[in-house]
Amino acid sequence: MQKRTFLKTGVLLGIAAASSSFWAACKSAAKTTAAAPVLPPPKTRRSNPFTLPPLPYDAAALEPHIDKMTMEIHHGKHHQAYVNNLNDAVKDTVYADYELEDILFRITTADADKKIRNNGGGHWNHTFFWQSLSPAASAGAPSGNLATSINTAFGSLDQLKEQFNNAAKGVFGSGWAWLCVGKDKSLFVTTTPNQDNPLMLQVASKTGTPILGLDVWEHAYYLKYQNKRPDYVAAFWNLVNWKEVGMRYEKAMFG
Ligand code: MN3
Repeated sequence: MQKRTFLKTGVLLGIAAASSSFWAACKSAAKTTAAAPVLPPPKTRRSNPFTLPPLPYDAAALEPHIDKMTMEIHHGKHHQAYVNNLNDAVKDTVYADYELEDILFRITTADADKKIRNNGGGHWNHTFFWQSLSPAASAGAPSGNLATSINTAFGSLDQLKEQFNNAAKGVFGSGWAWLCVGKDKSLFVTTTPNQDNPLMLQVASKTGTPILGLDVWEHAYYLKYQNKRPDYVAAFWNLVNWKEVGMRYEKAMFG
């Protein structure tokens, strides 16, 4: 074999070897796709355990629509339990030092992820919920870009409320109703079971960026409303913190 031919053959063999190992790697990656996180590991990491954020208002501030004892138990017992269980669940897992949203983006429906999914969702959803509410006197109304977008997507605020109420009432058992900004930047209403939410890219049936959420677990309303979930859902609209919802909308739209 002449030297030039040898070199040429060597280069070609090298390319063939490299590309065959490339395809082997693709094939093995494809095989494990179901269980692997959909996104690469995040660059920023969390250094402290998750903690219960204080309520942004007094526990009695949402009366008469949501009573003080419900707020105290819901925040101090239920939300605290999600935080404690989440800290326990992420220990010694790939998610141990991930920020909460980075966990939710990557969590899967696998049994091994269940405790993190339930408690991570529980912590995120409740933190988001407290901030979604404000005392009735300062609740306000949708304005600016958000108001325009509500009219575009639903026809009117009343029609949004009707669709949202029907969704909330239709959740079988425990779950959440959401108003979200979709990938196409339009608003939509959806629901999730248990503590799932629309940020869970590999879990939720419809994903997006939530800007308003309502907890329809019985623990959120049973002391005052018992089995009358529709009354609780109707009362919720007196408490929506539209200023906060508007800021979330701007962030989801324009970053
Ligand atoms: Mn709850």
